[in-house]
Amino acid sequence: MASSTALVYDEEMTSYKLLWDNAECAIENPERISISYKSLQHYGLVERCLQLPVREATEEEITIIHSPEYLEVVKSTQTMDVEELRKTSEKYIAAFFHPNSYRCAKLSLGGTLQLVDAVMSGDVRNGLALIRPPGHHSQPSESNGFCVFNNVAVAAKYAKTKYNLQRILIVDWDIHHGQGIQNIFEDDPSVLYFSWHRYEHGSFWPNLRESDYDFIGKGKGTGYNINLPWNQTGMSNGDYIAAFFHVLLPLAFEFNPDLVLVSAGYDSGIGDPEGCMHATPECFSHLTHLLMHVGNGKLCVVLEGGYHLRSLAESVSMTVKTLLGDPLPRLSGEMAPCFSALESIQNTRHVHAPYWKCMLHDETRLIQEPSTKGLSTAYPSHTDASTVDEFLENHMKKILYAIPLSTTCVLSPGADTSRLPTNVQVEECTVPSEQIKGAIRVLCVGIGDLDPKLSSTNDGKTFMLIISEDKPSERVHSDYQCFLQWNENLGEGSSFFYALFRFILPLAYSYQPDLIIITVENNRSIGTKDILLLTSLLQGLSQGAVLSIVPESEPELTEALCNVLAGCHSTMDFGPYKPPTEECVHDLKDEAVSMEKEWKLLQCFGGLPYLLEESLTS
Ligand code: Q9C
Ligand code: ZN
Repeated sequence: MASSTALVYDEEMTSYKLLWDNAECAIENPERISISYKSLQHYGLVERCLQLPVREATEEEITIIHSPEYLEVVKSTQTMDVEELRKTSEKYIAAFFHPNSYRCAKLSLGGTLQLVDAVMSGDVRNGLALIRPPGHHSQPSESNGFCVFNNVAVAAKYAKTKYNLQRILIVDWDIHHGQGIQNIFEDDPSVLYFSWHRYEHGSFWPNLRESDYDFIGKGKGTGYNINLPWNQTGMSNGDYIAAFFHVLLPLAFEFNPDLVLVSAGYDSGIGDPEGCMHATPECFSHLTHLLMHVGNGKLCVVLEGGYHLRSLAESVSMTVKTLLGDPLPRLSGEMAPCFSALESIQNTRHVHAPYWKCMLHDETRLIQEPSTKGLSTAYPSHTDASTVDEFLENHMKKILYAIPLSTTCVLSPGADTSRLPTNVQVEECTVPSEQIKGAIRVLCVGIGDLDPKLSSTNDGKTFMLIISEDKPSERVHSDYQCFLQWNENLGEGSSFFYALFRFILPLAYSYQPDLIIITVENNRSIGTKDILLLTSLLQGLSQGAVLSIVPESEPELTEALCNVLAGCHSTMDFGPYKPPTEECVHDLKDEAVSMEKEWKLLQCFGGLPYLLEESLTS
């Protein structure tokens, strides 16, 4: 394996542009990809990737999805004059053609297929295609929303046939609904499509009723189309990460795809004139990192939208940096979903509960009258693009600045050091200097029977999470300790993913540790793969500063953990998975509800909107 990450880019895809005045279409310009590529060069990421050449998609490949008649229309635009181009463009919604559009659309799709081949053949683990035109709005016989051919939809069908895949997950984090992809796969249970999108109760483009949460697929595909509509602008890192933990990731693990394709639009990022959302570039590091754990790590990230050039370029760079395995910057901002996001998450979960075993015991209510209904959600006076440039300039310096640390880790007074080896060295961990000066927050995860007295500190500097077979009989209540009863019958699949995504990660992201210590006891109740998955995901926090303490009697676990900690996973296969039992779901919910006031990413169990509604109606 020459390099673990592929990058697809060709300057030729900058050779088409809008030839007449049209404010709506002007934002899809050639600089989008050329500036993003420059940013990748600036961060030294290009040479670390396997650079894959693009190729033209063949007619046979294009017609996997598209009609021969539409192909002829697109082909015919090559020789049109401006007036004819304009006329043809007007047949479609938010579309424009240039004499080079056909050539670039073939390169864009061909480049996507090159990426799929590189990942599926095992040449690389993952990769990103920096391409235009985008694809997710395009229909079998229609251009739409700047899209000519539906790159990701064709890629999914191509991969399914060529590599005989059973299940493909498409994650559409673009801020627009990929209605093209939804239409193509709405009755297909082999393709799970997830899309979040700015919706505002239908008032945002493409203004489709079927973009709402209650469109869940048709026929055999019922339950395999997941829409998470945002009814307000200004969604931030906390909203996006909550959506991943409480909606996408549990379903993705239950689905267990053979390949993950991302319709990666960065118009969901800060500063974008279309999305008007607030997610900062490192949010895409975290979304990427989480998806790297699904589908054996086979992950193809394919560009869709993204119209604020600096924001797009930084977010693309953070995505590639993460695909390469670099430590993640801390996720900034308030780690709490906003009320409107909670409502959207609850409704999407509610309508999918009958179709997914891990949601079966949810018992959440549908929110019929969301708090945002009828409200105008005007974005607080359009943030000026150059203000965002300035913000990003500063922000990137702040989040990427980290110094290497080659000393012993500091443990809190409460921790039982007798259990630690006497020469604890964490020579390779990096901790930002400001955090060294300030208080260090340590998240201790104890796996097995640990003495609850260990967690007696309540100064906020240590959080103790114990995962064991039994709960202790006597228990001191504290916001900084928690016991999770989780007992896996080793060998027949694990439901630990549910506890991880719905409880442990929301808690850990809310707490924001600087250092994570994972202690494994002899009598652990979860499996080796569970511990590896937990460790790998927790590395996304604390900038990778994770210390594991494993008993000598577990050489296999030790070796596997070393691989995970060093970022060289021989395999990303953490399955097979099984759904959690009803009892586990209820226990977890009780635990979450008791802690959600302090640790707000836990809020998505349906308690908060539920209570509010009750108080309003009584
Ligand atoms: N003010 C992609 O991001 N215009 N296409 C909507 C709403 C069309 C976006 C107008 C936006 C198309 C790939
Ligand atoms: Zn978009």
